[in-house]
Amino acid sequence: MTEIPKDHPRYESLLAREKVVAGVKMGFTSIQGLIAQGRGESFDYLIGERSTESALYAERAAVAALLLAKNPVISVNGNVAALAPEKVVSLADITGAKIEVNLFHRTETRVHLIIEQLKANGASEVLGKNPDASLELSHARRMVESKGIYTADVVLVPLEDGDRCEKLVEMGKTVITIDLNPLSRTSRTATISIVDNLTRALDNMVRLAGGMKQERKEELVKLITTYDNKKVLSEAISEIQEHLKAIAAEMEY
Ligand code: PTJ
Repeated sequence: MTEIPKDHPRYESLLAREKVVAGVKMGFTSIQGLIAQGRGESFDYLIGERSTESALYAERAAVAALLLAKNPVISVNGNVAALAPEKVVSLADITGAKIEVNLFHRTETRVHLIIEQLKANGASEVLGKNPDASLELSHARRMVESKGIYTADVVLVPLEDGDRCEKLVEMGKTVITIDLNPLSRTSRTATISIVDNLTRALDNMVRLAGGMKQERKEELVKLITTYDNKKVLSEAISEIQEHLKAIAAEMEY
């Protein structure tokens, strides 16, 4: 991995890029993952590389859903394994969620390497190697485990493609996404769409979960029943507009 000096003004962003490149070189991130990362970076610029108010609100609702779930599952792909394996493990530990590898560009080698990467970061059990159930999809993301994604009531699917998100919602599951693009089909289809960078979102969710675990169950239920995803997405888009307007105004002077 290229050494990025800590005082570089774009340190966080360059480090994330290096992690995805390293994932590709090690064989567990797909080459297409580089394109996905680039798309994410562009949206993060527009958002202002910060967790917006609407993102933090969605993250609270997402944590409430995970804490209340009977069988919560966090789905991991090649980009997530490269960028934040330790954060996935922390969130799974604090919310009691299972972890399952589920890939669009599936190869058994990639599944194996991602499981190893998660275990090296503290995961005790990782599902995904022995899919014994199928979602009604024509691509590899259909391959899931019956004790994991297939029977999950709440699924966190970071950096997802719209197809599986739609299918999981159709199956009656609460689907949480993390996607910097508020216009993506995934963001528009999910139950709870977190428009934030994966690494910031997971840090926020782990921190929030620590406090929310002590909250009364009724408070968590209220958060979910009053949550309106369309409103959250509309606010996310407005926050981008406001951010760009402020920059444009600065440039005029
Ligand atoms: O490992 P695989 O085979 O399962 O493939 C994973 C990728 C990510 C390559 C695959 O799911 C894919 O092609 O995804 P898309 O369709 O490119 O969608 C990825 C979405 O995630 C895009 O809307 C990006 O803007 C967004 N995104 C990219 N990086 C980040 C992100 N969102 C949050 N944080 C990021 N770091």
